[in-house]
Amino acid sequence: VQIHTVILRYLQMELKSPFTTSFGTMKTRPVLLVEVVDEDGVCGWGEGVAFSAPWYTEETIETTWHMLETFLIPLLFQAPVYHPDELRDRFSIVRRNYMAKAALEGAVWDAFAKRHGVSLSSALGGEKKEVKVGVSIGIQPITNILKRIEQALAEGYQRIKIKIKPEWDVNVVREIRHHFPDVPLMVDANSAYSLRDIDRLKALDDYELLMIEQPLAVDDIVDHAKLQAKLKTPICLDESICSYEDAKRAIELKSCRVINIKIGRVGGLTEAKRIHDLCQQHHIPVWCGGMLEGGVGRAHSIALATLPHFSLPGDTAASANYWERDFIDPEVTVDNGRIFVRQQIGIGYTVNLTEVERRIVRSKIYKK
Ligand code: OSB
Ligand code: MG
Repeated sequence: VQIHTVILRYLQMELKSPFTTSFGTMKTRPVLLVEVVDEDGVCGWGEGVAFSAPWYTEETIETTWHMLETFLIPLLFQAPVYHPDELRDRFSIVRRNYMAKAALEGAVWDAFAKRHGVSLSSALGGEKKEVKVGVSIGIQPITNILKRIEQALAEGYQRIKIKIKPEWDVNVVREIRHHFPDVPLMVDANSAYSLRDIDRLKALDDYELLMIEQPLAVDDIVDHAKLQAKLKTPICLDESICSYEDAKRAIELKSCRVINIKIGRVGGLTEAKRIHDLCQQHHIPVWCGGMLEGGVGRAHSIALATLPHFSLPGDTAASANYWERDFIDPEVTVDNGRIFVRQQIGIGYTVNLTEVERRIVRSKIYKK
């Protein structure tokens, strides 16, 4: 089918509470919504997940918009798409810019599923009817962290992840373990350490952590391999894995024992599925990461997480974990640590244009 219209919308969303990582604090979250319309009027929705600053990867919401407008939308208009898997090759003449590619590819996947009258989960080959969910808790005073954990466990979340950085790690984990000796717990450093910190990282081995996420530099799978050889706790890579090839190299070098798959970071659902299949062959457990997405991005992540090898709880928490009001209907809810996968066609949630309009900063329509 030929896609003849793409609409980009830039929204500004307010987080319910600020989110602090080793890099800094976010109070608001810009969202790039992508809507595509095909020749028969079938619509699909995608979401760009870059932030306003390039701390997580090199992309920002503005670079995403630019890449879409100047290169990716024209490439999409160039020829019909018979299957969304084709876009990986078509977009490959643009280097990297994975979040931009994923935003547009995701919208085409949604339209593709709707056209065939199936859920996005089924279109991807997913089988699970529910997915397991954990929650990611930002850096904040320890009393608040303990309160958030208690609340999350009461809501049934299946594992707790906290953000760490040098000087905010062993002490915090020790305190959490003191109050919650058995809770499934992991930590995420967002690349705040180097091999010089090996003693601090080894000290975390005493706390039965499920894994340590991305302790070292984003592009350093060599040092991660050296560290993994010295740690009992599994290393999970996030920022380091931007493609199937990255995953292949990390597995071969033994740089990690777990991989966090994020659709935006790897350039789309097709690539995410390839990484999933590779990890399945190599018995590397995977889980679906989060980017503080709005409802459309979260819906895509939930669909991806229905693939069989997503065995660990993901970071796809309920809408209410992030927003006073998400812009989809219904909002995503978590029931005893599980999200029931909607079986309606496409992403299974409707975009609420009134909620979208309320937050719009700018929008633009592109025609073939
Ligand atoms: O590293 O997984 C991360 C949020 C923003 C950017 C990076 C990360 C995170 C999270 C929270 O840990 C994930 C979520 O709840 O959406
Ligand atoms: Mg992470």
